[in-house]
Amino acid sequence: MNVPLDIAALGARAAAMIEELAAISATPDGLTRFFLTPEHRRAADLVAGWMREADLGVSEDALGTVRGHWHPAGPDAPRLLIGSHIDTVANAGKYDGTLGVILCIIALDEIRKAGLTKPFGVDILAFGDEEGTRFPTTLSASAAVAGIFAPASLVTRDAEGISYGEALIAYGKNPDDIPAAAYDPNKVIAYIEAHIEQGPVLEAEGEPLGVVTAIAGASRLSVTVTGEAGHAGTVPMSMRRDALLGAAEMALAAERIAKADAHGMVATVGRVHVEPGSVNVIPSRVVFTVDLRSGSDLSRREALERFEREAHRIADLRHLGVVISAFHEVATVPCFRDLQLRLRNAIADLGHRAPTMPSGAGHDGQAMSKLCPIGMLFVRCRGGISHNPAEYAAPQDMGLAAAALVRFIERFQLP
Ligand code: HGY
Ligand code: MN
Ligand code: MN
Ligand code: MN
Repeated sequence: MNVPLDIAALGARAAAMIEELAAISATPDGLTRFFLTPEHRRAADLVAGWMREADLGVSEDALGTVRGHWHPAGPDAPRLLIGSHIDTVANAGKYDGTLGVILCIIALDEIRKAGLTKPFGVDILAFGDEEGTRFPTTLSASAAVAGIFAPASLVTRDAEGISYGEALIAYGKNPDDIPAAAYDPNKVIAYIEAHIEQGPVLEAEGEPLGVVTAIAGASRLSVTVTGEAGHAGTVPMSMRRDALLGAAEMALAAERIAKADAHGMVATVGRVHVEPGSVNVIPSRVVFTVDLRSGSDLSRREALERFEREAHRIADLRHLGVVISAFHEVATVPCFRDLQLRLRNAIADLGHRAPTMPSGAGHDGQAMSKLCPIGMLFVRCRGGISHNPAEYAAPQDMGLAAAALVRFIERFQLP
C-alpha cells in the first residue's frame, strides 16, 4: 500500500510549523534557544502538543528530550528511532534541527491517518542539547539516549556560572534519572535523522534531497593566552606582552593548518574573550575557542598536535603563557550502508535521484551511533547557508523530505 502523499500540502504544513517554533526565542528579534532555558521548555511543550495532535504517545526523559511514540505492534516491539534537535546556536536559522523534528511528526501523522501498521514501533526524539552552545558539552541529550552520557557534563558551567546539573534540576529533572533515559540496544533497529544540508551540494546538483555517507569528526578547544596589562600610551611596542596579538597569531596559525590539509579540514575561532577589555589597556588575558573538523580523524589529530606546537612557539616568541584544553572531541561516524540504500530507494519512489555526501556539520547521529546503526537524509537549503538567520528550505523540498520519511518507514522491513 502507498500512503497517499500531497507534497505541496506537506510542505505548507512544515513551513507553518517552522514559523511557529521559530517564534520561541530568548531574544525579541532573531532566534536563540539554548538547552534547559525557558525557551527550551516552551519549544518542548509546543512539540509535545504537535505529537499529541498526531495521536502519538508522548513522554520526556531526564534530559528534557521529548519523545513521541507510535507503537502499532505494542510497546515491546523493536523500535525505529527518528528525530533531531530543537536547540539552536545564537542568532540561528529557523531550520537547523527543528526541521528534522517537524518532518518526523508530519510523517508519522500521515502514516497514522492512512491506517498503516508495522511490526515495529517508531519513536520521535526531539533533543535539547545538540549544539552545545550553553554548556561546553554537545550531543549530551542524544548521549543519554544512547547510554553514553558523561556525568562530568553535570559540573560544566554556562556563561553565567550556572552548572549543567543546577540547570537540569531547575528544569524539573533529577540527574539520578539520566541512566533510565537510555534505550536497550536490543530493542532498537536504527536511528534516522532528516536535516538541512547546511552546505551547497544539493543546490549545485539541482536535487532536493540527499543521503549522508558519514558525519565528520570534530574537536573543540579552549585556548587561554596570558600576557601583561599595561598602559596603551606608554609601553613601547617592543616591551609589550600583548595577549590579544598572541592569540591573533595563533588563530591565523589554525587557519593556515586547516588550509594546508588535504582532507578539507576547517578551523573556526568562534568566540574570543579579552581581559581587562578596556580600550586603553594592553590585553593581559585572552580566552578563545577553536573548532577543528575533518573527514579524516588522523589528519584532525595531527592538526591538533601541529596547532599546539605553533601556539607554544608563538607564545615563547612573545613571552606569553598559553594553555590549551580540548573540551569536546567526537570521531567521524559512518552512516550504515543499508540505511543509505533504503533512504535512496525512498527518495527514488518520489522520482528523485539522491546524491550522497559526507556531513561537515556534526549531528546527534554521532552519539546515537553508539546505540544503533544510523542514517541521515539531507534537505536542500538555499545557498547552503546555516547558523545564520538567512537559513531557508523551500516548502516543496520540505514536503518531499516528509514524503521520503513516510516511504522509508512504509517500505521498512525488519531484518
Ligand atoms: O556544530 C555543528 O556542527 C552542529 O551544528 N552542532
Ligand atoms: Mn547547528
Ligand atoms: Mn543541527
Ligand atoms: Mn531530481
